[in-house]
Amino acid sequence: MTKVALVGSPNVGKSSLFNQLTKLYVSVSNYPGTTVSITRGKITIKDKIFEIMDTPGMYSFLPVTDEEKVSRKIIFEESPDIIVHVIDAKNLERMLPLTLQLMETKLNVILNLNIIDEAEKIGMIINTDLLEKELHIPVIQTVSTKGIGVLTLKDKLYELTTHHHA
Ligand SMILES: Nc1nc2c(ncn2[C@@H]2O[C@H](COP(=O)(O)OP(=O)(O)OP(=O)(O)O)[C@@H](O)[C@H]2O)c(=O)[nH]1
Ligand SMILES: [Mg+2]
Repeated sequence: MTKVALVGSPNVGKSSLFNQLTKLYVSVSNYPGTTVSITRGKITIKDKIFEIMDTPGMYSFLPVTDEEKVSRKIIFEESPDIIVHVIDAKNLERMLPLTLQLMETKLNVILNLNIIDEAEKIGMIINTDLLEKELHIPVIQTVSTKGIGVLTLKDKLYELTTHHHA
């Protein structure tokens, strides 16, 4: 089973994306030793099973809140096979440093530019291909509330398990 963690700042759409990915198959439990709840769901993509974890929002690797501590623990102690860094596309520049930090952990990282609908409304056009070339990781665009891009995300998750060692 491939473990996938959805990670990112508060309010970027991680839980909406989680709901779109998993639909009904979820379980909610408190993270051991804390009152922070973590939602996990299992999904099948083609012939492979993935466990998706929705993590609480975190701004950086220097945890302040209990929620951030849990997210940090999930990244470093549960060693997920794939990290999906979900960001608000409108704040791409401000959020990219965490992408780089996540890449430094040597885990497989997918950069998920979410809330693309609002970014387009303010005239932003993001060159996903160029970002992929510069970062050397998969980059995708989603509107998680509408389910747009979720199939692409699933394809990328699957590809990582066949091309890498996830
Ligand atoms: N327009 C638009 N709104 C979105 C999109 N994705 C999420 N939202 C909205 O953004 C808000 C936050 O979404 P959540 O899914 O709760 O975000 P989260 O990252 O899980 O937030 P935390 O758990 O607090 O870290 C909600 O009001 C969503 O409806 C999107 O793609 N487009
Ligand atoms: Mg959430």
